[in-house]
Amino acid sequence: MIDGHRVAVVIPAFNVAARIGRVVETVPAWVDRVFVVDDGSSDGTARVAQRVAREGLAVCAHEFNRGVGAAIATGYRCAIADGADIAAVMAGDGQMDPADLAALVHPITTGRAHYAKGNRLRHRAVLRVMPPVRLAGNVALSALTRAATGLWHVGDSQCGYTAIQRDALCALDLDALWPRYGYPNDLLSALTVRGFRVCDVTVRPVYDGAPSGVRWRDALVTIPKILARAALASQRSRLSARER
Ligand SMILES: Nc1nc2c(ncn2[C@@H]2O[C@H](COP(=O)(O)OP(=O)(O)OP(=O)(O)O)[C@@H](O)[C@H]2O)c(=O)[nH]1
Ligand SMILES: [Mg+2]
Repeated sequence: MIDGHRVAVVIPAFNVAARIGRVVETVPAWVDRVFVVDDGSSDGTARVAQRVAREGLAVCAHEFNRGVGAAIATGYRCAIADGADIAAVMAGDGQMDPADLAALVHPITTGRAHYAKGNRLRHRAVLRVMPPVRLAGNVALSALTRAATGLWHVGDSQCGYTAIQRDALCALDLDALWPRYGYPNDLLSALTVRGFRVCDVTVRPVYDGAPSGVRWRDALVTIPKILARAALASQRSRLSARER
């Protein structure tokens, strides 16, 4: 619990057997439940996760690989069923600093936002730590995401370190969430058209040799398509608000 709120951490995990143990072990002790979602791994990720002695840990597994967005949606369903007030997401490859989690949930416990997301671009170490190609792609996609959703105060659209408040989570159509890379952009759009408040929290960028599954196609084709759809949805919701 933190400030009277029951917190769940969802960990999407795909072929991260070498990393998942440490990720689970380092989730802060005040987190009530940890849901590891093994997304059809072939390297024993689920088995390794199950061996970690951590109170409140549950490991579930997709029978086959469905994508990071789908893995998070599965974890969100577990968190809702378990009665979480807040569901945070931390990647299974260890790219999120557990020391940032308290700051990330703070805007939610105080009622300032329904959804808080990490922003690594604001961190002083970003130029030193984030690979230049990642940085350039991220800045471009963040600008497009701002324009498509109207969330002008939000950056680092691709950051997967997030926390969401229960009511906002329950209002989402998790079956409709984009199942692969591009889910953070889709989620931002879904929250905005439903009128939920989103805010950024500065988090530490971590690039320590974790393998990445992001492909050029995701950045150049898939995410722009999701953003075009988001722009239409945002336009439609603005028009219907004006008609009311
Ligand atoms: N690559 C990949 N990762 C998945 C999948 N399903 C769940 N994941 C997990 O999702 C998290 C993010 O995946 P990454 O490929 O590292 O993507 P990223 O961290 O957003 O991007 P990078 O900064 O390039 O590492 C990791 O913890 C993966 O284990 C999947 O189908 N493919
Ligand atoms: Mg990664």
